[in-house]
Amino acid sequence: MPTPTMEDYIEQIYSLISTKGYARVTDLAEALLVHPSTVTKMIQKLDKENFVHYEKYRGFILTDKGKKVGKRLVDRHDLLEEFLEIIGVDEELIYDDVEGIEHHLSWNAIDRITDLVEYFKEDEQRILDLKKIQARNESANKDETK
Ligand SMILES: [Mn+2]
Repeated sequence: MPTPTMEDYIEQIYSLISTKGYARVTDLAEALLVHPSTVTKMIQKLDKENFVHYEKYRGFILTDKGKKVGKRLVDRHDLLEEFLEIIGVDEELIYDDVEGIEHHLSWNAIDRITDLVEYFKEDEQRILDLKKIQARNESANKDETK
C-alpha cells in the first residue's frame, strides 16, 4: 500500500498524464508545491515499488500497477468532490477539504459514500429535502449569533 504522500504523487502523475499526456518532475513540483529534488527522490522510491518506471534522462511513466492505483485515487478524489458538492459544502472549500480527507478514509467508507452519492443522484427530491434541512439549520445558526 502506498503512503499518503506516495498517493498524492501517484494521483498527480495520473491526472497530469491524462490531461497533458506526460508528467515531468517540474510539473509535479509545481502541482505539489515541493522542490524538484524532493520530487526526484519520491520518483525513485515509486520506481523501487514499481508504481513508475524511471529513466534518468528521459523522465518517467506509470507502470500498469501505477496506472491502476492512479485511476483508483483519481476516482476517489472525484467521488469525494461530488459528495461534498451534493451535501452543500461551499464550492471554494471543496478541493482543499478533499485533499485533507482523501487519504484518511478506509475503502469501506469510500464504498459507502459511493452508495450515498448514488442515493442522492437517483432522486432530485432527496437533494431538495436535504437543502430544506440545511436552510433550517443555517437560519437557526444565524439566530444564535444575533
Ligand atoms: Mn486529491
